Amino acid sequence: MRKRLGDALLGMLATVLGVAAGHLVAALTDPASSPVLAVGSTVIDLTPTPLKEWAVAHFGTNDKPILVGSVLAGVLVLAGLAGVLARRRLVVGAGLFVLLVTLAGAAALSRPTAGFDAVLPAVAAGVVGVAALWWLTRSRGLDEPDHQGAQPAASRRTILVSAGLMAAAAVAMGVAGRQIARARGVIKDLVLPQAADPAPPFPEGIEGKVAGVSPFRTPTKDFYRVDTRLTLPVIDVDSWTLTIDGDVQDEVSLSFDDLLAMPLIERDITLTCVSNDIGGPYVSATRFTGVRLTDLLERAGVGSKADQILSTDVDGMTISTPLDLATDGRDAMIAIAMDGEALPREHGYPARMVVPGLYGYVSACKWITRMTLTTYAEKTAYWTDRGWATDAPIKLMSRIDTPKPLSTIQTGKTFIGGVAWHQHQGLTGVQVRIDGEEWRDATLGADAGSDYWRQWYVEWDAKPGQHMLAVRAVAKDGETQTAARATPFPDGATGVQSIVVTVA
Ligand SMILES: Nc1nc2c(c(=O)[nH]1)N[C@H]1C(S)=C(S)[C@@H](COP(=O)(O)O)O[C@H]1N2
Ligand SMILES: [Mo]
Repeated sequence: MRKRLGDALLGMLATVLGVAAGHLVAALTDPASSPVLAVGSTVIDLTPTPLKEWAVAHFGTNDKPILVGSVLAGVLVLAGLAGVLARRRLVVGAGLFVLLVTLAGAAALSRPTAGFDAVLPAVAAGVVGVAALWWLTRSRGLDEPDHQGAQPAASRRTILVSAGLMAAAAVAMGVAGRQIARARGVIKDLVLPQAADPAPPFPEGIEGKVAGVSPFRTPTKDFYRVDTRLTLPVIDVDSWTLTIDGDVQDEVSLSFDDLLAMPLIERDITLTCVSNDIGGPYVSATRFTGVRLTDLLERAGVGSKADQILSTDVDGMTISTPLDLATDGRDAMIAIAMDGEALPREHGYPARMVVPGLYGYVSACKWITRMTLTTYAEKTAYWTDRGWATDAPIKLMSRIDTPKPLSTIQTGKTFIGGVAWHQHQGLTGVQVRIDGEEWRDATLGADAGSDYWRQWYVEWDAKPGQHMLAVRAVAKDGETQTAARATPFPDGATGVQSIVVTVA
């Protein structure tokens, strides 16, 4: 039994060494082709929508570490098995290992924009892993039936030393890979030209008065992030281009400098994810700077057939946007900056689309490289292929930021506060209900335009006991936020948030 455990551990060690070698090669070529990540990404793409929704709902933004961790755990179990098998017959153990890296290589190759070099990390993992397995197994001595008594071929000491060296090499390669990926991911400083069409002065929020309310402008480091990626793309802004093709008079390709040379607009916009459930965190607001989408489309000259813009990112991920909505006069843009700084890598560096009023999955392609004018009949995009709605305006919604659900607060004067949004369509009021009382009007914070959220608060003289607090927004057209519950799938959640707090 102890021997088997030793075999399994050596199998795992060989695997970790192989995976580390693959990771290092990937850092030098394309970080996304690293074996475990490539398998993870394939799992994401193959996961049925309901399961994905469940994962997002239960794990939030931890869903990805949990996924990568599970893939890694699965690989280690198989690696242990390979270690045990290898001692009986080396080819069987090595065969299992080769099968694993073949899967990883196939996963890497199946990524939409993968070239042949995507398979290199898996090959490196295979060669290093099998060599390590062979060395360790041979050192311990083969355990074949005709190999009676199977004495270890090398001393215990030699095995321990080589195992130690391999573990150290694995750590060194892992660290080196990380440093290289980091160094390659550094983004160039952006000297943002003065916007030709600047935003008006930004009004002050209520967060200074009502503690716990979301700041009126979200600090970029706190801006929610939702995408399918396990690693951030490495993009060289000097060779990056944005191509407009499909149903156009002239196909055009613009460099980043071409974009900077065009008139820039600056707008305050609130982004929201369709997966945001009632009271959820996937909504943030900031000032975006970019080139008006219609200015770009004019350069290419849109034909008469197109009804959608199919955006493609640097890795072939696709997002479809209804052409009529994107060009109806709203401030749709290809953004290059948020809150006055270059887009961070997490949010689409060097450029992304932003269309006020539509959920991010049909409007906000990050790391964009191509806009294809086409029809929904001809081409479909990543999420719409998975059953999400093609046309998805952001629904009227409000959220309580303070007090927190199930918290205990002190008796006496306090604030109930939060944010509400109905991008592009606008809202005129927010109402709060305490226990069974009448809905009362909240005080609204400043108005930064209908594409932006509103902060709100009510003063409350809290009496001891348990209380139920609910919030709803009122749209510009007079409609109140519906209490009817709908799940985020397929076109955004509805319902009213209500929370319970204890006053003591
Ligand atoms: N290339 C790419 N763009 C993408 C996504 C993605 O997975 N890949 N996710 C979209 C979704 S679902 C949302 S809600 C927004 C989120 O943008 P943020 O992460 O900057 O907040 O980006 C959109 N753009
Ligand atoms: Mo989203």
